[in-house]
Amino acid sequence: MRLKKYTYLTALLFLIASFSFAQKNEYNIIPAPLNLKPSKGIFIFNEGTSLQLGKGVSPEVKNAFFILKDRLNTAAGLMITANNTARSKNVIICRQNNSLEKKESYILSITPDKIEIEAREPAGFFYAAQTLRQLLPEAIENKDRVSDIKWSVPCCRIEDSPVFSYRGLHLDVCRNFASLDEVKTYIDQIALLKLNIFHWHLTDDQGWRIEIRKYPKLTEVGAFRDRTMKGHHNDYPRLWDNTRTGGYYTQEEIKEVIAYAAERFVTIIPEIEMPGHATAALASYPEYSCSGGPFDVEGRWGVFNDVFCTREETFDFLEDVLDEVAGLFPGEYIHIGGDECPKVRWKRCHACQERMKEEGLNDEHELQSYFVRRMEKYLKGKGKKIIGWDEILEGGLAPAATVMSWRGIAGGIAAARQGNDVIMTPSEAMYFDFYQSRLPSQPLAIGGYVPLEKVYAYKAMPDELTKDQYKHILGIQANVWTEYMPTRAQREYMIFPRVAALAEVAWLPEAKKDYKRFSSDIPSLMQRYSYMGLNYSDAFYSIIGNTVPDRETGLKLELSTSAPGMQIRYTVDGTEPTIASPLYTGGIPVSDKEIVVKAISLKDGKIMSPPYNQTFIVNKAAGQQIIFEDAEGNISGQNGGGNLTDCIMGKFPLGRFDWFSYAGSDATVTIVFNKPKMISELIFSSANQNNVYVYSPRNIEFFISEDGDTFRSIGNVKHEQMAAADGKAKITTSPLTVKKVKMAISMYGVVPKDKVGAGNPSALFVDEIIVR
Ligand code: TNX
Repeated sequence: MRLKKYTYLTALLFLIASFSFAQKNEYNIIPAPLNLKPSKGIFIFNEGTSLQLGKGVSPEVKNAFFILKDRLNTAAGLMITANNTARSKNVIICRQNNSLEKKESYILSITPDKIEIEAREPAGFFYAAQTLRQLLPEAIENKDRVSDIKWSVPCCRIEDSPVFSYRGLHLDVCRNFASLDEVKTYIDQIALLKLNIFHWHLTDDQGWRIEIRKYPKLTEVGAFRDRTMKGHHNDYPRLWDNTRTGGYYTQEEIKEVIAYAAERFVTIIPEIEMPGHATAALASYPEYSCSGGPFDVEGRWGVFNDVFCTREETFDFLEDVLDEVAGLFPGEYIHIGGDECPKVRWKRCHACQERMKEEGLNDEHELQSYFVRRMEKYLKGKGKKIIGWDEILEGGLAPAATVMSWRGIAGGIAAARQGNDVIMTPSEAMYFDFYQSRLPSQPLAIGGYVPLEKVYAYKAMPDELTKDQYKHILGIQANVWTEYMPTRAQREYMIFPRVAALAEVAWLPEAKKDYKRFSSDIPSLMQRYSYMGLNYSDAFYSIIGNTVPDRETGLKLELSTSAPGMQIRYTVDGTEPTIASPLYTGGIPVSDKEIVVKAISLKDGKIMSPPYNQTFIVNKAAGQQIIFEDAEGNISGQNGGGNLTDCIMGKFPLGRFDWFSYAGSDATVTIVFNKPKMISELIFSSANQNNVYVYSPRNIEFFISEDGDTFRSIGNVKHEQMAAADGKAKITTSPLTVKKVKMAISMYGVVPKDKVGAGNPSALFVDEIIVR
């Protein structure tokens, strides 16, 4: 009996032991290390754990561990002390390894006895410590002591090194001011994910945020605005919030932030915008404009005509400003903006026209180029290099300027081909002010659609370049423009967790990227964010709905989530989905009518997503090939036309992802059916929002093709009719069997005199093409 009990107990103990042994080690490291070899067992941190610097390791390496030590102290109550007596157990040993390739490279080996780190420079040791921090339980991020946790890290061997030397995150503190504390937290988050550049956008139309001692009005006047527009730029009528807002950083505060960043191996690139986006500076010193002002610090978002004049006094002023900026920031780069500079004032300014004559400049683009080159030369004399947005390519690129490619990647490609350095930050993947979910419940954003997967999928090395030109791509950056992020919580919501995808694209070579693995690391990071008290988006768990062509039924609806392994339950009868609703197992077949899909995502029986509710206007155009062509035969416009037939009607404000936008010559849109279809109604649905230069076409002519070759007109609809019908053009016919339909779009053209944007070309916004 006794024996039996004993055997039973051993068996049980063995079972428990083997169970815990068999429990797989997890490694949720973002960015994922270049090479990770998992092994069994764990290293446990306790009161006796010490840090030991091996021979030849510089004493400053100790500082690379300050965050890890602080976390262990705060959350775990453990004091890790540096100790020089050689020990072989319960110790973190740092070794100098000069054979490692990059300053960030490190090797980290964890066994139950000890942790060994090799690096060439303090940055490598710092990144090894950040990896250790991520290997510790999530609670290590808590602001106070957490008890009942085993503070262990899983055994493994990591060899790590980044693909890019420039791994940046930008923050616009002009449209909405961020406190010193927020900026520091931001830098903490940059460092956690092994990013190394903070691009600090310090001046813009809506606020000047850096103290310049020689020109005190820049902050006395320029750092505050009396009113701010409410809602979206495209809303009509314009509503205002009349609260005075603003703020700026003193030079002492800036120094504090620079030092704070340096401790975390983050370099700050300050941006002083010129010649455009200058209203706040011009409100302070109107003498540096072409007209002389007066101006108010701007309360609207957008692009404004009053820019720095190219008179000599302006250059003196800007050089004085840059003297102070260059004196403050130790980094090698200063960003001088250069984007979105309208030329209308220069065209009518005597001084600017004189300048063009004197310098032999052919047009105002060359004048902008002159401006940038002059600044480059001046800063070069101070040992600084310039960065500018891709507009600095227009009119001729300054010899050694680094280009930030934001309007797609073409600017970056062109600059690399010219032998200039490039930072890729294309809006379609790297703009965190764009929507991250299509749920209508999302807080207002500027427009666009950049979900987590899209950030992750971004391929930083464009195929168009040769191997030799690749060296000019220094790296990538995501931008956080804050027009639609009035609060700190809102900014956090837009940044986290998309910044994790940025970090991994910046760190890992393309071939090592793996969305499935990455997305399985996200919940752990989110838990860390919770401990840190950061706000983050739940878009990861929310439902994404798409119409997809289906060979048999013509069309099906696909539901998915960014998060892996989720269960989706849905209804199509208008009722609210519950945990008992039908389980989604694959495309939902849909027929030729309207369908309302409501869905939720679940994990372990718990509802994880906000409710999804989308009406699809299912029709014969859905899922068919669509070709949008301008007069020159280019397929253009946003998404190449794909969202014209997604069965989702556009919502206002304009600019959301559900609109197709186009500004160009007259165009045609053709739908090629996969098999002949019987049709009797065609609808072209556009927006007619004249307050933002958006006009329904002047005319739409509808064509059908029965043989797939020749087209025949079946009628047309004029602008006035569309304007009276909410932008919709509709044609009905007796039933016809057709292979193709085509719509010839005559653009509205130049905006009339008495309207907003007079003289500019109109833009076209189309949400949907419907065929019944
Ligand atoms: C364009 S990106 C801008 C910014 C806006 C941003 C909004 C760039 C160089 N200029 O001024 O904030 O779009 O997405």
